[in-house]
Amino acid sequence: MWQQWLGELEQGNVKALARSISLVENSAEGYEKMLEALPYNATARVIGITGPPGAGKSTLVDALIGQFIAHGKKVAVLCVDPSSPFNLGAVLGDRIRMSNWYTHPNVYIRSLATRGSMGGLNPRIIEITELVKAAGYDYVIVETVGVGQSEIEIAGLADTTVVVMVPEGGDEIQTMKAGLMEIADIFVVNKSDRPEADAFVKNLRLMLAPAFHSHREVPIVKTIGSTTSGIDELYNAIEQHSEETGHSLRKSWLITERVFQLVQQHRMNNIDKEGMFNAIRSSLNDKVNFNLYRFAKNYF
Ligand SMILES: Nc1nc2c(ncn2[C@@H]2O[C@H](COP(=O)(O)OP(=O)(O)OP(=O)(O)O)[C@@H](O)[C@H]2O)c(=O)[nH]1
Ligand SMILES: [Mg+2]
Repeated sequence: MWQQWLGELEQGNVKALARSISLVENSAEGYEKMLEALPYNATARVIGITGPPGAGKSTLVDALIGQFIAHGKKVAVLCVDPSSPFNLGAVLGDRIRMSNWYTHPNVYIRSLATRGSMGGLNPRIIEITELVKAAGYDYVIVETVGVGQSEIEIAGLADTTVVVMVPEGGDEIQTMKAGLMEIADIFVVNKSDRPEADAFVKNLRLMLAPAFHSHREVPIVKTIGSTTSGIDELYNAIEQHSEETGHSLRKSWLITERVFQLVQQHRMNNIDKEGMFNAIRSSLNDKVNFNLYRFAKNYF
């Protein structure tokens, strides 16, 4: 079955892509064989869009899709639903707002659940991204809410990471999560229709200054998502980052990071957490001398 889907997927058939994503999400029969058979797409770029809840990420993605297709590109969007780590199905609700493009032939939009990966991305996001690339999309945009683990994961997944923020009072920026600062290839200050936007950008520049010694200067783009103001600049910043990093060492490091995560996942696969819990419970009930390290060593 997957062989046929793969053929169709490579022709850009979205139904085959949708089925293949479900196959991989559910670890259904044949999914590993299919992943092993995927062709390499050297030119597709993964753009991570992250930032606090409600910062305007989806609004910006919607506007960006318009830019990409105006430049003749095919673009796919994967929205990772952040709502709850215990939520086992993607809740479309909010994400449906991007529906402007749902029927455009060069656009593919899919919501993914987090499926219990604590505050993180969908556990199969790396593999799903590879499927989408194989379907011939030039850009794969992954939207995630920047909370906890997910920002580190998105930095490993994306060729270009865009961090979206909104202008807040001076103190807020000081307390902004260091995690978000570190992963940004591009900063977006959205909702810059707010009066405090210029002061916020200035503060952000000052904060970033000490980091300049070893890295490239991180561009800061001011946008108003709802009016698409600044979207040209954002598009250009993404294109420029792609050109700068496309053939660099960074690319190999990124792929190393993805492989590392896959290996980690597979090694952890055999570990039955419930079994572990039961074993710990009975150890504690028996009032034995419980040694944490010795216990853990059984699983090494
Ligand atoms: N004033 C103003 N409102 C905006 C702007 N961009 C987006 N919004 C509004 O902000 C709200 C949140 O926008 P979304 O695009 O859903 O934000 P998000 O970051 O995707 O939200 P989550 O996915 O829930 O984290 C919506 O009501 C938008 O209309 C902007 O530039 N200015
Ligand atoms: Mg959103």
